[in-house]
Amino acid sequence: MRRTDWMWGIGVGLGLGLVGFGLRGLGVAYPLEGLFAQITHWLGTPAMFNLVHSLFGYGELAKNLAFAGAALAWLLVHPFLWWAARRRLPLGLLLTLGVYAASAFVLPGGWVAAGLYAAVFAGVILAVRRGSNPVVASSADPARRESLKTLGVLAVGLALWGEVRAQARIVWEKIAGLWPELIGQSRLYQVSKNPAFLDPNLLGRPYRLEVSGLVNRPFSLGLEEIKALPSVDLIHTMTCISNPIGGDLIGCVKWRGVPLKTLLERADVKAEAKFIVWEAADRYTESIALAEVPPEAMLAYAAENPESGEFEDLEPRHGYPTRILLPGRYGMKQPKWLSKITLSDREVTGYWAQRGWSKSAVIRTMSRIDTPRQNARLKAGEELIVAGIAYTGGRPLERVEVSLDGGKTWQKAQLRPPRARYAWQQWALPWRPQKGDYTLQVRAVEAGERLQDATVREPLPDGATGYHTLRVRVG
Ligand SMILES: Nc1nc2c(c(=O)[nH]1)N[C@H]1C(S)=C(S)[C@@H](COP(=O)(O)O)O[C@H]1N2
Ligand SMILES: [Mo]
Repeated sequence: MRRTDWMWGIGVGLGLGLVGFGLRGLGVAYPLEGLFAQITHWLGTPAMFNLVHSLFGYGELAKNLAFAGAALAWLLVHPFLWWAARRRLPLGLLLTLGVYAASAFVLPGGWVAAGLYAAVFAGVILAVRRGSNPVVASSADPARRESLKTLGVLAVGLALWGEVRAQARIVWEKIAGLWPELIGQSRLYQVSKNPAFLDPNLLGRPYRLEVSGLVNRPFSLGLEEIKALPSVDLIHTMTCISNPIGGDLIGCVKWRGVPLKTLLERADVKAEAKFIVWEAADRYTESIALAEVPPEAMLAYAAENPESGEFEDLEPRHGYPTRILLPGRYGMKQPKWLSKITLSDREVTGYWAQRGWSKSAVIRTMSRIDTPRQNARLKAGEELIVAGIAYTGGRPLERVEVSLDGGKTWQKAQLRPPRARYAWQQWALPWRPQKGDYTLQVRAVEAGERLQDATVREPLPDGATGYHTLRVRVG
């Protein structure tokens, strides 16, 4: 390889990377994005997922590193493509087309983009060759003409085939009836022990959160003081222990707040303290052993509105001004309208636990079919997408399986990589049914082949189990 191969290669790679980003805004698939999607998908498989996240945590860092890796790979492959195309033009261009296709094929319209990018690459290298060596580049050379023609036909063929394939590809945002990756608090279910008109509404009321008990520095904070502390964002799935199989008392929201550990460090917790006890403005109580608090636990005061991308104060019904988020546990362990945090050496049995519900309230793995709906009437021979969500409470999800025959046989659905550890995940399975009646079922499979619990159980006392099942008629 010559120095000019590096120069031109990096130059073209960078140019296509930048221009491609602009074209992406116009709807042209961006191969770098495809590369990134594949890398993150690969990182999303449980073994890698666990490794990466034990190294980099669950925040944005792992994601950003993956993108940097994709960009680097993209830049470094171009000098080799350039070198190959300079030595043997048709072969080099074919290789280039292959690299672009391999990067972009996961995206809708990816094959078309691959053809387009390869054409630009070919254009640049031909122009450069003509400039530097008019004799070699002479298009009068019949062999060259032939090979370029073949290549052109190949590129067009690839693009057309891609169009056909694209029809079969999953575009998550377009699946009607499927719940989005992130819902806003306006769509999140609401549950409380109080009749709605007795729920606390602390808007415009004086508010102070007290942190005391077995601590060396008890303190209290107003809302503005809480908001002034360093904040973090947390994608976290809220779900109620009373959610029935297939129910909608579940939703994944991006929250903002102060890590619980920030507050505990500030209070300087004494060694005797073993439990945190929460109290709320409606006299709701709960507690959790300090040793069981996940590092992501937070005092939330805002949630993202997915339409605007803006964070908004918690709605009164979701706990304004602050609430606790305790990933991995059901909603009952996450008090709203929080008024007091007490460090204690004794556990307090929470409001619902006093009434027979689980004390630990650890989330049980669930999955739900969002579309089609129960008793839907479908058209024979017409393709539809069976799709829904699954949530494990933070344990790695290996795959989701769908049965179209009432549980006799199972097939693997496509699984969208998780947004974060405590995010629910979308899954989808394209299906072209024949005439008949069908019983659809879904189940999640956790890492280590742990099947979702199939035993049908009522929500009380530990949360429902059993597979979401529905019937559809195809005519
Ligand atoms: N103060 C208070 N917090 C509470 C409750 C309550 O009744 N009072 N209900 C809990 C239950 S059972 C659930 S499922 C979640 C629901 O939170 P959401 O209404 O914001 O979805 O809040 C929890 N926090
Ligand atoms: Mo709940």
